[in-house]
Amino acid sequence: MKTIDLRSDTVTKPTDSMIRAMAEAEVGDDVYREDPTVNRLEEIAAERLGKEAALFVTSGTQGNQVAVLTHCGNGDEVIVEADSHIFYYEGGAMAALAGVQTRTLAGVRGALRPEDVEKAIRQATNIHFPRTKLICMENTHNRAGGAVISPAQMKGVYDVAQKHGIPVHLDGARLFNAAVALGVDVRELSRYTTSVQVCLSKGLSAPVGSILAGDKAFIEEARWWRKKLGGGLRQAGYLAAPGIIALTEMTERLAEDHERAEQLAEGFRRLSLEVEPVETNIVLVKTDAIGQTAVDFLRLLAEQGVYATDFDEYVVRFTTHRHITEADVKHALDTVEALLHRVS
Ligand code: TLP
Repeated sequence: MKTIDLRSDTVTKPTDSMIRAMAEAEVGDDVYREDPTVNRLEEIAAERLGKEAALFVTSGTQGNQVAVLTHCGNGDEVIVEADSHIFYYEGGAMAALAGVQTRTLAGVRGALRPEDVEKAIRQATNIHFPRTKLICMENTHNRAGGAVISPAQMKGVYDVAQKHGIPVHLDGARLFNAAVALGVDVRELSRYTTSVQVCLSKGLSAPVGSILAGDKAFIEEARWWRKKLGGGLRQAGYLAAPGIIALTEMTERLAEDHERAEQLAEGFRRLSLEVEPVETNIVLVKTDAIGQTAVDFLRLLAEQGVYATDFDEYVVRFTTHRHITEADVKHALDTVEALLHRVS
């Protein structure tokens, strides 16, 4: 049976040129900063993101958590969007590792409103209050269905943060998807951040790793935290080599994934399914109108070889990526159509 895996863009496998680059990578001990390939990846990443320095980390989660640990101390407060990955999907790591408490604000399709952020910032004048030490954004926003946060929206939050002297961390796991969808250089988004995490292992197809970028002093301290978390990886150049290709050759093709997502959404709408607006490579479909929970619907789909993810009791997420062709989209839609006839 043909299988079509739309669970996540994390399932992408390295390209042939990535595998060649891994085999040929020049390596050294990165804890001694002697891995030339890691050093090159970090330089390229810093340049692309418009930051002074960058650090290769094992995953998006590690990048986000190292950022929180670097920016905050025990008992500090962090403002996050209520559905953000850093809050929703990282196993409570902010509380467990950095000992911070979170102040969650509901966003508008994932975007924090500057006026809400300003109201939520704790003023140091009241002895009862914790201190607001960090504001986090996410772009694209996963649980908002791959929604793009515009430069203007990011600037609004960043300006408030600047006014109060609070750093801004961006979970940019899919920041290149946002830049491609907006048709802007990624720096138009990363400029409104103090630190930014970008995943190499999602739509960009590298097998492992993320980048954390910021100013030199921040990255020095982040390097210490990464080591403390067991993220000092020695001959990591074998993993950094495909990361270089991810950043230099794989960003523009994300537009194809967005096109496939749009085709998928169009098809779902034709089948009278309720679909959230699609801006990048994520399609959220509601299943309540067809009397199926997400989990039941996914079980039926999986029996036919089509895989997606449950996002809520009645919401299924389909994510397009490099391995999904136009024919796969058609096949997935035919499968859903047949299934709808069965359950109605
Ligand atoms: N997201 C995964 C799952 O964890 C939900 C996915 O399939 O989408 N930030 C954002 C916005 C993410 O979407 C993810 C992964 C991460 C951070 C964490 O990255 P990793 O998986 O590398 O730790």
